[in-house]
Amino acid sequence: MTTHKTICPYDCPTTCGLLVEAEGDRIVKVRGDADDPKSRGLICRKMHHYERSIHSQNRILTPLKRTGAKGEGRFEPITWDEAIDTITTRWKRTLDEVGPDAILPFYYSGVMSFIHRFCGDSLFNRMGACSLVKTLCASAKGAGYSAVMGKTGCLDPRELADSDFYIVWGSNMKATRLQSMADIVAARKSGKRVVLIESYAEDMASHCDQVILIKPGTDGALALAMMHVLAEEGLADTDFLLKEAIGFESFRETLTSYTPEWAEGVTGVPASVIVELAREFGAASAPAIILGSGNSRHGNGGMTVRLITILSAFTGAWARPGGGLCGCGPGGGPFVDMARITRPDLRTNTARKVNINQLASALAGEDGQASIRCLHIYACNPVSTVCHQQGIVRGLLNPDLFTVVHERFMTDTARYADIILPATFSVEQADCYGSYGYCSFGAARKIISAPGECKSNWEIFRLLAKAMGYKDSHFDRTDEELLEELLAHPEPDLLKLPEEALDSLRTGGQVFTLFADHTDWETPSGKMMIVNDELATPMPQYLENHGGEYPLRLIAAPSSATLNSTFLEREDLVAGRGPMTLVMHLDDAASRGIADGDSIVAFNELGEVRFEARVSSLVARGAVVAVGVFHSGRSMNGNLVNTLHHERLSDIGEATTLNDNTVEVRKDL
Ligand SMILES: Nc1nc2c(c(=O)[nH]1)N[C@H]1C(S)=C(S)[C@@H](COP(=O)(O)OP(=O)(O)OC[C@H]3O[C@@H](n4cnc5c(=O)[nH]c(N)nc54)[C@H](O)[C@@H]3O)O[C@H]1N2
Ligand SMILES: Nc1nc2c(c(=O)[nH]1)N[C@H]1C(S)=C(S)[C@@H](COP(=O)(O)OP(=O)(O)OC[C@H]3O[C@@H](n4cnc5c(=O)[nH]c(N)nc54)[C@H](O)[C@@H]3O)O[C@H]1N2
Ligand code: SF4
Ligand SMILES: [Mo]
Repeated sequence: MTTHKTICPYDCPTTCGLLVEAEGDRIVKVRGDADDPKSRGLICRKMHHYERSIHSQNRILTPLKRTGAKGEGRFEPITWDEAIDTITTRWKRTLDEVGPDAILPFYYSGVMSFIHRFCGDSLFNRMGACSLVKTLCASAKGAGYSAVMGKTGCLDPRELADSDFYIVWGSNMKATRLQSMADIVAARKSGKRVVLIESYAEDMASHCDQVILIKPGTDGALALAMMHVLAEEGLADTDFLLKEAIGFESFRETLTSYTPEWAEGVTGVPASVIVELAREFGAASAPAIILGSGNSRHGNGGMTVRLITILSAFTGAWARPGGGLCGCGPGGGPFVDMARITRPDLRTNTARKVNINQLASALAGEDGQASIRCLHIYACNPVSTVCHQQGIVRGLLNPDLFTVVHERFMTDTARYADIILPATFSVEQADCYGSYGYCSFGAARKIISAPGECKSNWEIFRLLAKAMGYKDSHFDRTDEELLEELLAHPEPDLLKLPEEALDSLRTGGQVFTLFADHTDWETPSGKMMIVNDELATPMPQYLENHGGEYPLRLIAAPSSATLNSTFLEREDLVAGRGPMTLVMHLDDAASRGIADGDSIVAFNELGEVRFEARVSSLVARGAVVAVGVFHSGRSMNGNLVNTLHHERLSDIGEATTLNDNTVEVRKDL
């Protein structure tokens, strides 16, 4: 038995350190690494039995070729030679007949590493294929935050111990920030208050002193009204804002119209609650807002985050330890030179850009461009996770489309493939990882051999490049060699670290940079930007979200049992979730004659999805919530919740607006 350090590869802010015990090519035990200062040995239940995913009976172990109709799910094993030859023959024909704009590489966050996540870019740059705009998650949040703060690092969760008042704003921390829950629990034990602002509070309510339920997509109005009260009552730190920010005075003038009474009408939060919250926030010395990403996935999502970011600095909290905003990028990096992986220099044309959220339109040829003829999907499950599910499925059924899916399991997307290629797990490859929630970076080595004929993303792209006739030496290197090259050419944040820290990366491990200096504003002017003239809307203000004609606002919330569609292969995790449920408020259920456990149909102009109703008082009136992503096999009519999601983008950041759709719900008779 051997024990190895490795890193959780999934799309989660913590990149927990793991200790993995292996017997030959079998992983027998996985536990948290107590030496990792972020997770302190605490890992989530999903990764406790990582080995059950790695050695699952359901893993795809050979390349497969479709034998039935598209989407029917019938395949037969083929050799790697046949798979690579079939794919590259098709690519060459498409390049000749249509051109590189008809080839779309499609990936997102199945593996969050630097090499195996981004390595396909080098091949597709070389080919001149489409370039995917990867904004499926929190790009509106990033754009809203940086519109105010530029590259200034926000709070690392480890700094929350110094805060004296907490607002958990639209984050199910129990599911998505498990490691920071201990800080919240400790804070409350020591008498500090925690307030939750959520549209759906079932998981978090018992961990907070107060729950404020808000109509989805209206958080910007709440932030504005809080700033109205802070300004009116002399609780804004005027000296700080005049000195450190651009545009405070003109913004303050606009606040007069954003009264708590106005905000009550928009948000559904009583004016008295808004006033009280603003006073409490203003009285705290180092209040921290822990911001989730849910409220950024709206048509007004970038503006919402801009307003919450300004609020976080409105009392001068950023200048005091523990005060400010957590959850928007704590800084750290660059650690390695990504261009050594993605190789933009290999591209000789101007890429056609396709937004990841608009796959259905791209497949249908609706964006005024040629329709996509070859789709190459890896580390992503768009049928389950991207908006407009029925449009995507229609596109995948097109007989003229050639689809390759590189996967570990028969996902809802893989079923529509013409060729499936068997993929690897993190412990079967070498890579490096940057955390998006903490100031850290780590490297992980291969621990076991891949089973069957599974190959890593990079091994496959190398084979494809060779078969395409690309002679660039880049495609000769293994992942180990690429990792060595990255570590041999460190970027600024690695260079700051002592030699011993860098050595620990060579053997697999993580390194930590200092927390950001939160008042060293990394913006062009060296000041915070309350007013930002670079934007189409320089003055922060209330924007409506996209909305729609149906009465209920539909949002998605993360499930603690799964991570987007990852872990759906694990019966031990998904069985406990039961059927696909839609959570709705008692009053909204009663007015429709719906009781807990009823079969219901949620519908809008895009389609219908069947759910089981769960009736709750911990969801905002007028909101309905689909918790977690499901396999279509668990859906009562085969449709998943993303059937009800439009492809519309956010105000800034070109991001998903997954939480900004309206529906009506009826009892399924
Ligand atoms: N267990 C588990 N862990 C995960 C994930 C998972 O699916 N499961 N997902 C991973 C990924 S990809 C990411 S991006 C991260 C973060 O994942 P996110 O999905 O961003 O989750 P949270 O940050 O917890 O924020 C989502 C919360 O926003 C709320 N919400 C939605 N709309 C609104 C609104 O308009 N206003 C307010 N106030 N609240 C709203 C939802 O009710 C939900 O509780 O977590 C990662 N970790
Ligand atoms: N309804 C609903 N939709 C959502 C969300 C939601 O909460 N609800 N969350 C949204 C968010 S925040 C995000 S970030 C996206 C994420 O959406 P996706 O990017 O689709 O991520 P996952 O659903 O985790 O699926 C990733 C797939 O990658 C595969 N995979 C893992 N590692 C590798 C590898 O090394 N190589 C290859 N080839 N494949 C690999 C896994 O087996 C898995 O099937 O979903 C979004 N969509
Ligand atoms: S999924 Fe998140 S909480 Fe779980 S082990 Fe991975 S990084 Fe840690
Ligand atoms: Mo995400």
